[in-house]
Amino acid sequence: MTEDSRKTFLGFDFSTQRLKAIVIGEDFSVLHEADVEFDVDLPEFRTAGGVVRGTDRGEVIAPPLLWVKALDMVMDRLVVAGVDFSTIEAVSGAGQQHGSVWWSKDAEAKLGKLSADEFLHTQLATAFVCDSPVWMDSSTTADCKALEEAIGAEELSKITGSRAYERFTGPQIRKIFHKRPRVYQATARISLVSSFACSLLAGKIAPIDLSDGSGMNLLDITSMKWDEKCLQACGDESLATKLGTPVPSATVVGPISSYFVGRYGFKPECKVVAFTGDNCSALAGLRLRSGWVGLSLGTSDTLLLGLPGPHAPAAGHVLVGPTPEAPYMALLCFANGSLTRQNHRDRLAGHSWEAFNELLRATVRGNMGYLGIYYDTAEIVPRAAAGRWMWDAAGRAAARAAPQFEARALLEGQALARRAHAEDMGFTLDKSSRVIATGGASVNKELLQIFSDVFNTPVYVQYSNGHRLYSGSARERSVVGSGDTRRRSVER
Ligand code: XUL
Repeated sequence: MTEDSRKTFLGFDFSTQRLKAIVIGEDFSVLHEADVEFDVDLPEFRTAGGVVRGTDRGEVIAPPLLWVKALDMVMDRLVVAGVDFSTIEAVSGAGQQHGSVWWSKDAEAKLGKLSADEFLHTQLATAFVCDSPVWMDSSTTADCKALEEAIGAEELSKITGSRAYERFTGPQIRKIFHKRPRVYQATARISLVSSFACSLLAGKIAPIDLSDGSGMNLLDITSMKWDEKCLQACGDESLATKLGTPVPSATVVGPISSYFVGRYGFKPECKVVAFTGDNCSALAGLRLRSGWVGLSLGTSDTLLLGLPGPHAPAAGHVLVGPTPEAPYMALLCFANGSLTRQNHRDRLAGHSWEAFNELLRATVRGNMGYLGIYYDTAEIVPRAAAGRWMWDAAGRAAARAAPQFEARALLEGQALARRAHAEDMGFTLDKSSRVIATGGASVNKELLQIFSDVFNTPVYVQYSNGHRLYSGSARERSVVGSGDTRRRSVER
């Protein structure tokens, strides 16, 4: 069958550091891929890791026009890759969670009459009232406190699935409502990064989906409606209108905007499906069974579990699930993921993963007792400021250790924290347990081996055609490095 007679589907991932696009066939085979790395491809926005540190303590923002410009750029890369857009039946995608986009009063009219002859970013240059606070922002501690005081911490968790968290959109909105009232008043609509991206494709402000909408401290995850008391604690009576009505994640929002029809040759009836949060879409793609844990290794590391119903966690988050098969999901987000690993790779081994992995191979499981905690950015789970701690086998604080011990201390420390917090959330490991890894760093076998050793569970990696065992557990025969006695089957 030629591509022309096939139905194809286009997906986007508006993540922290890059925008990725992928075209798949009806059989889920990957036909084309393209990406835009914000720091490298759009240096004019002066981002580092896709974000800009703001002037307030803990403030982390991104200019929405960066994402707008990246969309045309990634589309042009798909053109160069030979994509025939007329075969695309539907478009959808994911975005980094919690970040908010503040649309001006004339934005929706602009979205509705975009000319295919000009770039999106020139036409939408005045569509945003301010830069977007993103998930790495930790400047809203006072707002979290105020929200928990207004609702009650436990009640807030019962209603919204989370206690108040700095990066959650409700506290972020509260900060702008109180500190920048003119910005708040000039804003017609507030989108999440996901629904903002969907809006660009749909040519109108797209609704927030229920799954990503659960990361705001505003949604009642049982009734699936905005909670009046939470809205009041974060803004005024206009907030419900600014947010619009949330919809299930698989909702068709409308046909694709005429901009994409005219500029790239989409058929006018191509459907745009609501976008959702990156972790929500990862959970949907992982098809987790009970007892399995999803591990998304990206800028942040996140642990994902499917849940049958809502509950009120003391730490971590419960979200409405993205699919009927996963009605609810648990999420634990560790802010120090790939960027932190990369920083220490650069420090300990130059800029090469190969050299860093050599260091790991020079040490043994358990790291001779050296253990480290490396927070290059404020940590979310547990809540803690940036810092670095290391101990030797006797439990003494160690100011420094040889690079190979530091390398393993960093990764074993990360894996231990992921396991300990998952267990605190009720996750129990048994014979049927497995970890399904996804995200950029899931290509690193040494890292997967460490997760396998620490979780004492096989680790699988998600591919488009299913899960593949990548790394055996300590209690099973390892498929990694079979010549390496350190990785042979060991009963602990
Ligand atoms: C999840 C979270 C991050 C972002 C960026 O709560 O804040 O994982 O979604 O990936």
